[in-house]
Amino acid sequence: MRESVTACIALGANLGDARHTVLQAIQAIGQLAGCKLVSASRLYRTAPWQAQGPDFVNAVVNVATTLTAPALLQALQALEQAAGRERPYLNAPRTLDLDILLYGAGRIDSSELTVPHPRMMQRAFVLYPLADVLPDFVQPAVWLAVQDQAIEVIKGISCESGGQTR
Ligand code: PH2
Ligand code: MG
Ligand code: MG
Repeated sequence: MRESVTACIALGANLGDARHTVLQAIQAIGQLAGCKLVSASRLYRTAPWQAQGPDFVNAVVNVATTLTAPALLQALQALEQAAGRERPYLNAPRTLDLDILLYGAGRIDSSELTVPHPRMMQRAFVLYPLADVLPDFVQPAVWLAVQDQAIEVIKGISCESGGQTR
Protein backbone atom coordinates (compact mmCIF):
# COMPACT_ATOMS: atom_id res chain seq x y z
CA MET A 1 0.00 0.00 0.00
CA ARG A 2 1.20 3.52 -0.81
CA GLU A 3 2.33 5.75 2.03
CA SER A 4 -0.03 8.55 2.87
CA VAL A 5 1.09 12.08 1.97
CA THR A 6 -0.19 15.31 3.53
CA ALA A 7 -1.47 17.63 0.84
CA CYS A 8 -2.95 21.13 1.08
CA ILE A 9 -5.71 22.18 -1.29
CA ALA A 10 -7.02 25.73 -1.84
CA LEU A 11 -10.71 26.22 -2.52
CA GLY A 12 -12.18 29.32 -4.17
CA ALA A 13 -15.55 30.33 -5.60
CA ASN A 14 -17.18 33.59 -6.70
CA LEU A 15 -20.18 32.50 -8.79
CA GLY A 16 -23.49 31.18 -7.48
CA ASP A 17 -23.82 30.28 -3.79
CA ALA A 18 -20.09 30.36 -3.18
CA ARG A 19 -20.21 29.63 0.58
CA HIS A 20 -22.42 26.62 0.05
CA THR A 21 -20.27 25.33 -2.81
CA VAL A 22 -17.07 25.66 -0.78
CA LEU A 23 -18.57 23.92 2.26
CA GLN A 24 -19.90 21.11 0.06
CA ALA A 25 -16.53 20.78 -1.66
CA ILE A 26 -14.73 20.46 1.69
CA GLN A 27 -16.98 17.50 2.51
CA ALA A 28 -16.61 16.03 -0.97
CA ILE A 29 -12.79 16.18 -0.77
CA GLY A 30 -12.96 14.25 2.52
CA GLN A 31 -15.06 11.58 0.81
CA LEU A 32 -12.73 11.04 -2.16
CA ALA A 33 -11.32 7.52 -2.36
CA GLY A 34 -7.78 7.66 -0.98
CA CYS A 35 -8.29 11.01 0.81
CA LYS A 36 -8.93 11.72 4.48
CA LEU A 37 -9.71 15.25 5.63
CA VAL A 38 -7.26 16.22 8.38
CA SER A 39 -8.32 19.84 8.96
CA ALA A 40 -10.17 22.69 7.28
CA SER A 41 -9.55 26.42 7.59
CA ARG A 42 -12.15 29.03 8.38
CA LEU A 43 -13.97 30.47 5.38
CA TYR A 44 -12.80 33.88 4.13
CA ARG A 45 -14.41 36.57 2.00
CA THR A 46 -11.71 38.02 -0.27
CA ALA A 47 -11.46 40.72 -2.92
CA PRO A 48 -10.73 39.40 -6.44
CA TRP A 49 -6.94 39.35 -6.93
CA GLN A 50 -5.89 39.93 -10.55
CA ALA A 51 -9.42 38.81 -11.42
CA GLN A 52 -12.85 40.30 -12.06
CA GLY A 53 -16.30 39.74 -10.64
CA PRO A 54 -17.82 39.34 -7.18
CA ASP A 55 -15.85 38.77 -3.99
CA PHE A 56 -14.61 35.22 -3.49
CA VAL A 57 -15.12 32.72 -0.73
CA ASN A 58 -11.79 31.01 -0.05
CA ALA A 59 -10.59 28.21 2.24
CA VAL A 60 -7.80 25.65 2.52
CA VAL A 61 -7.93 22.01 3.57
CA ASN A 62 -5.27 19.63 4.67
CA VAL A 63 -5.73 15.99 3.58
CA ALA A 64 -3.88 12.74 4.14
CA THR A 65 -3.90 11.00 0.78
CA THR A 66 -2.63 7.82 -0.82
CA LEU A 67 -3.37 9.26 -4.28
CA THR A 68 -0.48 10.34 -6.47
CA ALA A 69 -0.43 14.07 -7.22
CA PRO A 70 -1.76 13.57 -10.79
CA ALA A 71 -4.56 11.31 -9.47
CA LEU A 72 -5.43 13.88 -6.80
CA LEU A 73 -5.51 16.62 -9.45
CA GLN A 74 -7.83 14.51 -11.61
CA ALA A 75 -10.18 13.86 -8.68
CA LEU A 76 -10.28 17.59 -7.85
CA GLN A 77 -10.96 18.50 -11.48
CA ALA A 78 -13.92 16.09 -11.43
CA LEU A 79 -15.32 17.95 -8.40
CA GLU A 80 -14.84 21.28 -10.23
CA GLN A 81 -16.73 19.87 -13.21
CA ALA A 82 -19.53 18.54 -11.00
CA ALA A 83 -19.90 22.06 -9.56
CA GLY A 84 -20.37 23.44 -13.09
CA ARG A 85 -16.92 24.95 -13.61
CA GLU A 86 -16.46 26.78 -16.91
CA ARG A 87 -13.26 28.43 -18.16
CA PRO A 88 -14.23 31.11 -20.69
CA TYR A 89 -10.99 33.11 -20.06
CA LEU A 90 -8.05 33.31 -17.63
CA ASN A 91 -9.16 33.92 -14.02
CA ALA A 92 -12.84 34.16 -15.04
CA PRO A 93 -15.41 34.07 -12.22
CA ARG A 94 -15.91 30.45 -11.22
CA THR A 95 -18.32 28.19 -9.35
CA LEU A 96 -15.40 26.23 -7.86
CA ASP A 97 -11.62 26.26 -8.15
CA LEU A 98 -9.54 23.59 -6.40
CA ASP A 99 -5.77 24.01 -6.49
CA ILE A 100 -3.12 21.74 -5.00
CA LEU A 101 -0.84 24.04 -2.98
CA LEU A 102 1.45 21.46 -1.38
CA TYR A 103 1.90 17.73 -1.85
CA GLY A 104 4.02 16.71 1.11
CA ALA A 105 7.49 18.15 0.56
CA GLY A 106 7.15 17.24 -3.10
CA ARG A 107 8.23 19.45 -5.98
CA ILE A 108 6.37 18.84 -9.21
CA ASP A 109 6.86 20.68 -12.48
CA SER A 110 4.82 19.05 -15.23
CA SER A 111 2.65 20.53 -17.94
CA GLU A 112 -0.41 19.77 -15.78
CA LEU A 113 0.75 20.70 -12.32
CA THR A 114 3.29 22.87 -10.50
CA VAL A 115 3.70 22.21 -6.77
CA PRO A 116 4.28 24.07 -4.51
CA HIS A 117 1.77 26.38 -6.18
CA PRO A 118 3.94 29.07 -7.84
CA ARG A 119 1.87 32.11 -6.74
CA MET A 120 0.70 31.00 -3.31
CA MET A 121 3.08 33.25 -1.35
CA GLN A 122 1.72 36.41 -3.04
CA ARG A 123 -1.92 35.76 -2.26
CA ALA A 124 -3.65 36.70 0.99
CA PHE A 125 -6.60 34.50 -0.02
CA VAL A 126 -4.26 31.49 0.16
CA LEU A 127 -1.97 32.46 3.05
CA TYR A 128 -4.60 33.31 5.67
CA PRO A 129 -6.53 30.04 5.36
CA LEU A 130 -3.28 28.09 4.92
CA ALA A 131 -2.06 29.50 8.25
CA ASP A 132 -5.24 28.11 9.88
CA VAL A 133 -4.29 24.55 8.90
CA LEU A 134 -0.46 24.84 8.94
CA PRO A 135 0.33 27.56 11.49
CA ASP A 136 4.12 27.23 11.22
CA PHE A 137 4.32 27.29 7.43
CA VAL A 138 3.87 31.00 6.71
CA GLN A 139 6.98 32.99 7.74
CA PRO A 140 6.36 36.44 9.31
CA ALA A 141 7.96 38.41 6.43
CA VAL A 142 5.53 36.91 3.93
CA TRP A 143 2.58 38.75 5.47
CA LEU A 144 4.09 42.11 4.47
CA ALA A 145 3.67 41.26 0.79
CA VAL A 146 -0.07 40.69 1.12
CA GLN A 147 -1.01 43.36 3.63
CA ASP A 148 -2.93 45.47 1.10
CA GLN A 149 -5.19 42.61 -0.07
CA ALA A 150 -8.71 42.76 1.38
CA ILE A 151 -9.72 39.66 3.33
CA GLU A 152 -12.09 38.92 6.21
CA VAL A 153 -13.23 35.84 8.08
CA ILE A 154 -16.81 34.87 7.32
CA LYS A 155 -18.52 34.66 10.69
CA GLY A 156 -21.17 32.18 11.67
CA ILE A 157 -19.91 29.35 9.52
CA SER A 158 -19.25 26.06 11.16
CA CYS A 159 -16.91 23.94 9.18
CA GLU A 160 -16.94 20.28 10.17
CA SER A 161 -13.67 18.51 9.60
CA GLY A 162 -11.60 15.67 10.90
CA GLY A 163 -9.30 18.00 12.80
CA GLN A 164 -11.01 21.21 13.80
CA THR A 165 -14.51 22.53 14.16
CA ARG A 166 -14.98 26.27 14.09
N1 PH2 B 1 -8.25 32.89 -7.70
C1 PH2 B 1 -7.59 33.26 -8.78
C2 PH2 B 1 -7.32 34.66 -9.10
N2 PH2 B 1 -7.77 35.57 -8.11
N3 PH2 B 1 -8.80 36.12 -6.09
C3 PH2 B 1 -9.40 35.71 -4.96
N4 PH2 B 1 -9.76 36.61 -4.06
N5 PH2 B 1 -9.65 34.39 -4.70
C4 PH2 B 1 -9.31 33.42 -5.60
O1 PH2 B 1 -9.57 32.21 -5.33
C5 PH2 B 1 -8.67 33.81 -6.79
C6 PH2 B 1 -8.42 35.18 -7.01
C7 PH2 B 1 -7.05 32.26 -9.73
O2 PH2 B 1 -7.40 31.00 -9.44
MG1 MG C 1 -6.70 29.08 -8.66
MG1 MG D 1 -7.28 26.15 -10.51
